Amino acid sequence: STMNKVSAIFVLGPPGSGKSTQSRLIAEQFGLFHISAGDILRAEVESGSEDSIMIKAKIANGELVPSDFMIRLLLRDIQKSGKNKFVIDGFPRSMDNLNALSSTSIETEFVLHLVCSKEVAIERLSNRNEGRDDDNIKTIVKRFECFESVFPVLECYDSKGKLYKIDAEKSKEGVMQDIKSAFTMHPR
Ligand code: UP5
Repeated sequence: STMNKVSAIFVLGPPGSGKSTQSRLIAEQFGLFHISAGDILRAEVESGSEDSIMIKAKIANGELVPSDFMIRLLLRDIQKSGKNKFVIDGFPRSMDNLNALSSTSIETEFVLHLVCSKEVAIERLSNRNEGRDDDNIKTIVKRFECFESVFPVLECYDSKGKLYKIDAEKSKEGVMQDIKSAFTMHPR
């Protein structure tokens, strides 16, 4: 079936910066459908699909799954939702991800960059007790190394006037307040 016009707001930031937390709130507040790239991968591992071994290994090493694979999973969930306006967190994380995204019909409204120091982020991740395989200090270090691949992506969106930097070290409510301001500033 042909896909209707689909647009998304992307939420990026280091591990533990609050991407999923804020995206859930954004979805509620602005009536968008929330998709978390990380959640999609964890669900895929749970489902025991043939790709689960590859995904598990990538997550354990804090590395990215192939871009075309991630796009396929995202488009699957987008179509399944039947919606056309999304908030997507944790993607695109590299220039290769961005190029793959550009070849889809997903239109980027704008991007929120949750700015958070490593210290604060690590503190949050160490206090999270959700039993995530990648919440151990060895993998956390690797996730931060991998995070650097998003820098050129952020620069690219910035040069197009589509990037909003948000101080993510504030309280959850404080961060949401600043996100609401970004929504007000950006013509939609
Ligand atoms: N918390 C949140 N906000 C807070 C606040 N303002 N004040 C105090 N506490 C706050 O939050 C983390 C914790 O902090 C929670 O306990 C929360 O209550 C608290 P969360 O909202 O979960 O932060 P988030 O930024 O979403 O952190 P997460 O750990 O999920 O980010 P990662 O980027 O590490 O993980 P993700 O799930 O996106 O990806 C996991 C792995 O999947 C990647 O490492 C990679 O291997 C793979 N992946 C790909 O390969 N490709 C992709 O496109 C995406 C993922």
